[in-house]
Amino acid sequence: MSKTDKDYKTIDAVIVGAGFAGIYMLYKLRQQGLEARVIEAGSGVGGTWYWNRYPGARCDIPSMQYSYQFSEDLQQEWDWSEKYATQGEILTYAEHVVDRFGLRDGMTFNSKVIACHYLSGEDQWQVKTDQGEQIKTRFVIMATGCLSKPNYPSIQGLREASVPVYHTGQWPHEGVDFTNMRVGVIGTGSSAIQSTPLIAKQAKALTVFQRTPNYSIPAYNEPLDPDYVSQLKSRYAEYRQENWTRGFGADFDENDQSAFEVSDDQRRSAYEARWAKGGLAFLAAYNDLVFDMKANDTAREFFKEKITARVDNPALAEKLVPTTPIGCKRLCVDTDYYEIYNKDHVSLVDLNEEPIGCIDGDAIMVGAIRHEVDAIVLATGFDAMTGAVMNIDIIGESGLSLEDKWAEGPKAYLGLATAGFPNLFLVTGPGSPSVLSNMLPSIEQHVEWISDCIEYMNRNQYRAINPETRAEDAWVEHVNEVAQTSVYPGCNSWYLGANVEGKSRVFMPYLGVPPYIEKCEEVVAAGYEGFQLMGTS
Ligand code: FAD
Ligand code: N01
Repeated sequence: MSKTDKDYKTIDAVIVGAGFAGIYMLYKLRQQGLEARVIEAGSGVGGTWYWNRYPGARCDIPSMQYSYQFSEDLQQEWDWSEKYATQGEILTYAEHVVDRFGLRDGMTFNSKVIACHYLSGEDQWQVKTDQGEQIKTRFVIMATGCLSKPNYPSIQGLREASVPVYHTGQWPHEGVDFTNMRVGVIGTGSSAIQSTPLIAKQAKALTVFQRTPNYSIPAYNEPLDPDYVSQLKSRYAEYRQENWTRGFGADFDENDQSAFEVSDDQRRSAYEARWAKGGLAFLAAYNDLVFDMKANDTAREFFKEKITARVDNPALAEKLVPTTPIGCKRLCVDTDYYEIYNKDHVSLVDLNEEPIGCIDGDAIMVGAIRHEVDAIVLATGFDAMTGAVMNIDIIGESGLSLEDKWAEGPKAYLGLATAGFPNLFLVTGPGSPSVLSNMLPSIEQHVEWISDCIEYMNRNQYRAINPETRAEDAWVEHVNEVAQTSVYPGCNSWYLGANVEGKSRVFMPYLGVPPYIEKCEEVVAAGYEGFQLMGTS
């Protein structure tokens, strides 16, 4: 039961964020009879799918996999309409889950957690919100999302622009009508690649400002075949179980051969077959595509051909072909992206030739050229993995601030907790597979690990848990060692924090779902090895 301690309400757990992680965390803690509350900055649930309402937003992992598996009834009842569901359908699903499991009354919306301070003497966290609320809680769970803090580029004059500026990650709920407008889109990552084909349909003129081209493969999205759905649902639990053994925790039809175990013709046929199916599964064509640069080059050459074939103007096509390793920035999945450049009213500005100088009223200035627009779209991504957590003033034991601790890069044991911050958990934190996996299962695995840990602590009367620095350091080193065996650190990606000015460059996600799960299970089996558990004093 909650009680009032002077100005503070005291509860068992505060969960920050009402995306898929926060929703499931609340469900799990309530099952243990704990009083937990979700605090969410937005006015509704859904996280990513609440905020990213730009035209064309949808998932790129098939929806039959990008969905919860914790409830067999839920996964049997719910029907996705398309292979890759739209933002709207995914948001409806999140709302359905919240109502189906009666979770809404445990959530506070329009409230941002601004501070979490640990009171060592009391083994409590003191949580403050921007609404003036103060809560004391034993556990804090950061379900704040890996891609939730929008990255606003520091372009001079942007704040003073005389035309509307929209960020894809904070899109207006009422939508934006670009009819008869001249639109400038800055960025060519997944958000731009999904939105520009639809913006191009409405706008009078579309100018895309590209700093680095990205690889994109067609989605070939389609309505789901009822026979396929019923066949998969007849063995849904088993299918989900199989996916835990796969590198990215998703069914990408992984081939366990090297790209060089086959002849050039066979490899070409395999690439053609993967291309014809579309989607992220391309990268699973061979087991060394993201580990061996020579293997990667074979895929790069293939993509180069495919991109070039989709763009009529050869000089323009050349600008759209990346030179970075394929996969080192997240592969994009598109519907008619490259084809927009064949339209007379769409143009590309290559910022490698000259960067954006400033925004001057209604013009994006590149060198001496004024690109006059009626609206600017920032498809400039996120301060990924650490941005949302670091946005909160977090002070742990002995006055240690998380900002100071992570100044040279994030350090977290298994991406679940960070030394010096007892009873504070991270869902899909840095050092876990997170963004290098199908994120919904990864979220579920983390939520279950955390709720099992809390249940264990209560059963055994432990008051606090804290990672040991030694274990944490060893894990961070291991994450980096594994990353170095791959092509992932090979370009300026958000995986490395390279997209945010002044952010330290450290490869943040862990590559490999199966070894990660194994490690998490081993740690528990050994009595939470690498964690310090503090008993009742
Ligand atoms: P989020 O959904 O990001 O939710 C975090 C919530 O925390 C947000 O609502 C935020 O407002 C809130 N919050 C943050 N800080 C505070 C604070 N201080 N106080 C209060 N509230 C706070 N992953 C895939 O695996 N497959 C996909 O196909 C896929 N598609 C994506 C498409 C887009 C456009 C984007 C941006 C991401 C996509 N992702 C995808 C990644 C996606 O973020 C995750 O799959 C998942 O939705 C994350 O859920 P979450 O609950 O961890 O975080
Ligand atoms: O962001 P991004 P995103 N001047 O960081 C450019 C998921 N997601 O929102 O590459 C000019 O990928 C920047 O250029 P550069 C998915 O995990 C999934 O598109 O840094 N340009 C880049 O081109 C994805 O990876 C889907 O040189 C500037 C772009 O902005 C992640 O979210 C859909 C700039 C940002 O690309 C992020 O995707 C959407 C500047 N100052 C998102 N600053 C699906 O399809 C940045 N850029 C499921």
